[in-house]
Amino acid sequence: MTENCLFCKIISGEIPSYRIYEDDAVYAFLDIYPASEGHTLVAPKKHFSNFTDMNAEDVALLFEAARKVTAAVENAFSAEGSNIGINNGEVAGQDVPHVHVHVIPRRKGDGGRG
Ligand code: DGP
Repeated sequence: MTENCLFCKIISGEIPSYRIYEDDAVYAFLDIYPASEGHTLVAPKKHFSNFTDMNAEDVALLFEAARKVTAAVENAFSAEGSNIGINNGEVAGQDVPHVHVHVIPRRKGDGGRG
């Protein structure tokens, strides 16, 4: 746990969140400002500020969890697809410096990008 990291505090339970999925390496929870219903953030439990700081093993654990979360969220929130991505670095729109994958469920005609 890294001091003063918002997502480390969410992962440890110090700050409440709506948990979607958890395993030894990953914690997934609903985004507080959802881009669509079911918008979920999938974060490694280990603190990495930046995606490019991660090693191959941790990336594999993160993205396998993101795959499972995407399937579960699409099913639970009646979505037909999802946008899955990472904002890497402040200039790219990363507000929280603890790596997280956005899973944004999509439905036909929802007005989102793409
Ligand atoms: P990014 O801009 O890629 O770093 O995404 C950060 C996301 O985190 C943003 O979509 C809003 C979400 N977020 C910020 N603070 C909180 C919080 O306290 N709880 C939850 N659940 N999500 C948060």
